[in-house]
Amino acid sequence: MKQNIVEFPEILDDAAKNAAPIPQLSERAELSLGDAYEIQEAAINLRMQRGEVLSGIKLGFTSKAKMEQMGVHDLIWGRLTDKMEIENHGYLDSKRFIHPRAEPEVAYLLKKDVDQNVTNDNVLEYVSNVAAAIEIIDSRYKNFKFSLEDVIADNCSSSAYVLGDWKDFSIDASNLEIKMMVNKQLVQSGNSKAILGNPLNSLLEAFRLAKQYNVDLKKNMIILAGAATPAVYVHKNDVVAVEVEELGKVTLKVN
Ligand code: OOG
Repeated sequence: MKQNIVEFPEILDDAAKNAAPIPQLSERAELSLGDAYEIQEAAINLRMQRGEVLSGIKLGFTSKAKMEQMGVHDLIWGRLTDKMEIENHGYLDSKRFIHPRAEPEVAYLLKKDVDQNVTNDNVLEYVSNVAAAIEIIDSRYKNFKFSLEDVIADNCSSSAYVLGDWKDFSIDASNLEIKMMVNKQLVQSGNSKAILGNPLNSLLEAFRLAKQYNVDLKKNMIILAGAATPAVYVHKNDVVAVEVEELGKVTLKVN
């Protein structure tokens, strides 16, 4: 890693651990996309050294609504770890987060290790289930403001996720109504087709990116396909619910 960015992974890791926002790293050094993914990997390695295990990957900016909300226009991806998972109907401890936002998502479960034989035509053989999900994003940057390179270095704001009940993968998830409620009020609504035309396309992108960046996708890992709607800030005592037609409901309480 370049000398002038070598301390960035630890700065991001500390910001997440202490729930203390930092200025954008791109203000301190010019970052290329390659630098940004290198910082992301090194910051996740710090979590792994504390015992966290890679549980999958997430894609971001897969819908126009999200790109427009954040002013960034490129697909991004980040790493998920087991410690980020919160059980369905479980609790998010708001003290551990800076300014958490919720997004409605579609998740996929891998049924076998992804190997060299994967192609666009046989990708479905690697996936067993699909579920509704909530992703909690929590940018480590002040005011949730960042450049493309900043957000990639910051693991694409990933901080927590909740999975609904796994459903059979044969359900066609290309055109499902999605609703997000906070305290029973509808706060966002959309359709799964907003996710790259079909969340399955996110899956293809995830496989492609994992290969490109040498990330081993293994049996039982998950892929979060990206939000179909803009994200919404959540606060202490909120109850967040995401409902995806045919996939069911997933909820989270903030305390
Ligand atoms: C970056 C993460 C975006 C999505 O689904 O588009 C994302 C952010 O907005 O902070 O997770």
